[in-house]
Amino acid sequence: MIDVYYWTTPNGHKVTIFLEEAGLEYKIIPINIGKGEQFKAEFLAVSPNNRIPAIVDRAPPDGGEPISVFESGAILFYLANKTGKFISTDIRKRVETLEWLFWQMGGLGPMAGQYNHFGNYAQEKLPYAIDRYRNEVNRLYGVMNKRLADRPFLAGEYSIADMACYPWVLPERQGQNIADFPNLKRWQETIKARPAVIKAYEWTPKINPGQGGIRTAEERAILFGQTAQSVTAAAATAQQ
Ligand SMILES: N[C@@H](CCC(=O)N[C@@H](CS)C(=O)NCC(=O)O)C(=O)O
Repeated sequence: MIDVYYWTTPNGHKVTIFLEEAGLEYKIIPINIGKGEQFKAEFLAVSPNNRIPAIVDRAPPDGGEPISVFESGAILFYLANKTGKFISTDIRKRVETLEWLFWQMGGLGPMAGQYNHFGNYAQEKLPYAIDRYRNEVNRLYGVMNKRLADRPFLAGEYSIADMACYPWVLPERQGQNIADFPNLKRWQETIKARPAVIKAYEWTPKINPGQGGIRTAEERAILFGQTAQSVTAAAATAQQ
């Protein structure tokens, strides 16, 4: 049984996609990031960066104490190693999967995240920031589209690299026209239709039925006003 500290966001979906694809048993522990639950002591003990997702594997492959993992890329890699699924043991194929997994973690995720912030959430609309991140997401879509021109998935076969990227391709929310990227569109449609992916996204209405709305002032303060002090303050509150 794997505990999944989860919220209904792209990084959360990566983990439920893997678990559904691999048929592993798991328990969802919702962390409502709009309410500040990412600052609770029990969660910070597992995820010191106060971000979802994180997991605790109570039956790790070495038979020892439970293993906790934070950072979605590390979680996908851990689970792929645990199960021997969705990453090849062949070194050449394996490295391709890792390249595209890290590409998502260092590029697509952060750039699309910043676009989401400046384009969708920020109350002050800053054209320079919006253009900068929209263009960067556009470039990254182009990179994926080219890569997918002569193979069905990013590393050839369906892998953790696709599971990392798929939840982050949200053209309507990212100022992009998917019709400009036909290979990416085909890839997106193929993954969207997978039964495990459909099941993974079924958590959203169950856990967060009101999702999609504009963030309240309180949520904005929790999510967008964080400094080092936020974690220190959370730790101090937990000790009281
Ligand atoms: N690099 C991290 C990013 C995780 C991340 O940004 N998670 C967001 C939700 S998608 C979060 O927990 N936000 C809470 C906050 O900003 O306080 C990962 O891939 O796990």
